[in-house]
Amino acid sequence: AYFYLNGEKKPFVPGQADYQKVYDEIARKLADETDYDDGSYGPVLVRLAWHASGTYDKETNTGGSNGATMRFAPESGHGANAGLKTARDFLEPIKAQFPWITYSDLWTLAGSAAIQELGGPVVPWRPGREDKEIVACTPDGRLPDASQGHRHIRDVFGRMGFDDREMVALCGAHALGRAHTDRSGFDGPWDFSPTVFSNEFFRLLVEEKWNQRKWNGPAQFTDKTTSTLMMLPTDIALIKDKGFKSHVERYAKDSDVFFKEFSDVYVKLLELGVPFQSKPEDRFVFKASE
Ligand code: ZEM
Repeated sequence: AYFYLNGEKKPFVPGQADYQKVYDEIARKLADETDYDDGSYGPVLVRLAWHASGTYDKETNTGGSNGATMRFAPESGHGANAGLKTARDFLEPIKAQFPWITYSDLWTLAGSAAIQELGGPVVPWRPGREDKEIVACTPDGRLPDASQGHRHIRDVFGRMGFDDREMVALCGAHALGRAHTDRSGFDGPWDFSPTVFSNEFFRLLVEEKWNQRKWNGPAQFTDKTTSTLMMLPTDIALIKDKGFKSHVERYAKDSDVFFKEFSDVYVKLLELGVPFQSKPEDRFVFKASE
């Protein structure tokens, strides 16, 4: 990006204050546009940042947030990405307002902003991603399939470079949002406050009794007490597998520990495969809205 000074073209190098302006506009738009789902676009922004990043393959160093290749039809059309156009469209006016930011920085910054604005932990973030061309689109099938079990979770998240503890922490994002029958085919929210970041996903996993839902849709679970909540088969796998369950119990018990460990691993997710010039200690901590 460039700007003009006395008629001369100068390179524009945005700093923390510029990115804070982007953050503030995302926060303002989130606060203004509450006529969607449970009242917030925040959850679907968290999911956009995750799906932009979760294509990473550590062996080939391909995929990941650096590239924003979900702009293009092969990747935007992958089944796992159904519904994420809503999130990309939400951010389009912000991109128009700040044309110097790359889509890949914008989508990840929005994920970090949404976590903070929905009452979650601070998620430090740094710029440096570049948008890539259509040839960099990742093959279909890199994102997890909710109908699978513990082995699949370890395969997919292991390919990104995460350990058991990190996999469980990341799945705690399911405190937010809901499944939509016209997107994934699954249906319902994971807890009673889907627009508030919390450890409720883990508490309910441990304390509630989860039964197979009787319906015509894909196999999913519902809570015995109210029959209004849901768990995906992969969510239930987190309490069926011993290695995962110890972390579920830890996070169910201690919200502070979950917030800290989630923040660390979400930062790591959003940075997979990005060739930063900056150092981790140069990450920005954005000021949340009041
Ligand atoms: Zn999700 N996720 N996810 N996830 N996810 C959905 C919704 C959301 C899996 C999955 O298949 C699904 C992570 C891990 C895994 C969010 C964040 C993160 C939905 C419902 C499905 C089916 C989509 C729909 O119908 O709209 C699987 C199998 C996962 C791992 C095993 C991780 C990691 C996340 C972030 C760190 C969020 C926020 C949502 C809610 C989206 C919304 O629109 O409300």
